[in-house]
Amino acid sequence: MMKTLIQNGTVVSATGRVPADVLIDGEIIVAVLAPGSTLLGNDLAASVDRVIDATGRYVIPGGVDAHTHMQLPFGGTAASDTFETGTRAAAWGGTTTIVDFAVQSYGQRVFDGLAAWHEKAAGNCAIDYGFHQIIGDLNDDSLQAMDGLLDEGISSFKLFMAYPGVFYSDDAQVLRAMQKSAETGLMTMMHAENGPAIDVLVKQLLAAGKTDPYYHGVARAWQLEEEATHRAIMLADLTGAPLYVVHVSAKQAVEQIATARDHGQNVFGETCPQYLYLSLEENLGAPGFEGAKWVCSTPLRSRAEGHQDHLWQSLRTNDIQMVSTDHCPFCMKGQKELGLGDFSKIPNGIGSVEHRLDLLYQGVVNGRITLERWVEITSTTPARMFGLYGRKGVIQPGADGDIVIYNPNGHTSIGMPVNGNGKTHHMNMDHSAWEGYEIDGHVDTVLSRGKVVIDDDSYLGAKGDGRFVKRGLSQYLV
Ligand code: DUC
Ligand code: ZN
Ligand code: ZN
Ligand code: ZN
Repeated sequence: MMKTLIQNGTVVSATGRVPADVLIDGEIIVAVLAPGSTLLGNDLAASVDRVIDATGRYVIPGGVDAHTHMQLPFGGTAASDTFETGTRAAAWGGTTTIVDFAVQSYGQRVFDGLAAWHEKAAGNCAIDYGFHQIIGDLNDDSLQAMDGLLDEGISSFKLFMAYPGVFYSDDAQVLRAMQKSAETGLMTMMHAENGPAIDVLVKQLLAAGKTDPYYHGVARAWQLEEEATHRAIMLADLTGAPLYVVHVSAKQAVEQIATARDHGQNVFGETCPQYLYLSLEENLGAPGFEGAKWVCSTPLRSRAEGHQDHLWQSLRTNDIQMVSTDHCPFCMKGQKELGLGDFSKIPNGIGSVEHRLDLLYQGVVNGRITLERWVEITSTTPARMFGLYGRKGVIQPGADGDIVIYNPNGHTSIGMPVNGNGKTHHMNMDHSAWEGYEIDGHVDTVLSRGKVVIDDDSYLGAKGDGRFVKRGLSQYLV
């Protein structure tokens, strides 16, 4: 088996940074050593197959993106990244594990939805992947099926308080699912927006001729995120269910989560790069139909109201625990365009799976979070939250050889769209939500289970390198 030594770098973990060498045997990390260590008297560098010099660079556990939607059917179309293109783009950006959402559609049985998702992903992924299960039709049969999820390596399910008629669960369904969550330990993941109220506002705005992308953000008011978040927290408190609120964008929703945590509840919050950097005014309100690029749900929030600053602060203080992308890309042509003249028909989603580590690293450069917190919120916490820690999320003996060598003296111009010189991102999109963003750092090398998949701006991996990973229960629950 191939032995790899990563030498002379600074190993950064959630708890500190230390100069160290990392030895990988085959797919597994076998030692983290003081620089220049010998092993039983042998010069290490001479006894391995490959030495990677990480001088001047950070050696971090590969990113874990716990919220992606490859090939998600939505609004009469489907997310434009396949498991093949999306996981390859993830690797480019230093993410070595994704947890995607298998979908049970309305009228479908849970395990049929899951089987269909395995079929989409199997043999196509560049990096390891797991699944959460969307429960899109909560009935007696679904509740019974949920008893079998953990054996399938799926320790979390997602409900939607939004999108009536599509994935939606009403309060009665939410309550029953949360009882199951409390009983089994499966994490309840919640899309917390008041869907029925949003739909009223959408109809009224459209009837008043307010059809531009901007009004997507107006209809999905922060009050409706705060309210749904609060309702989910109360139902979780009543039932004893662990609750993870996905894609938090409103500062008022953050406060609901922070209060629940202060009260000792097992409530956790996730935000996404778009809510930290982008805004209702500058992006969703861009001229003409441009704003469609930034239509996602929850929506981008007003910068004047201070949501972005508050989210950065909540990441620093652990009111919010981690950052995923909610990667759900759609092209402008033929997809986002479906909503020309009617914002409610714009497929919801932004593509960011390639940029999460870079965008959050810029938060380190800008003094928003520490280097250690960067590793924690992009890798270690996601791994612990969703039952992957030990194999993923950490550089230690026994862990998978998922490692990123990150260059703080490098530079990344991210998110330029397709142009005459080709793409400068690798997601299957005809534009970027991140055009013009400049990062004071660079993903130099990425190893996935000991194999170098990205090096020196080249992709060296292959379709099918990535395997399905079975997850255990969240490691945050006592
Ligand atoms: N939000 C999105 O932006 N896209 C897919 C589903 C969701 O909840
Ligand atoms: Zn959602
Ligand atoms: Zn999502
Ligand atoms: Zn590069």
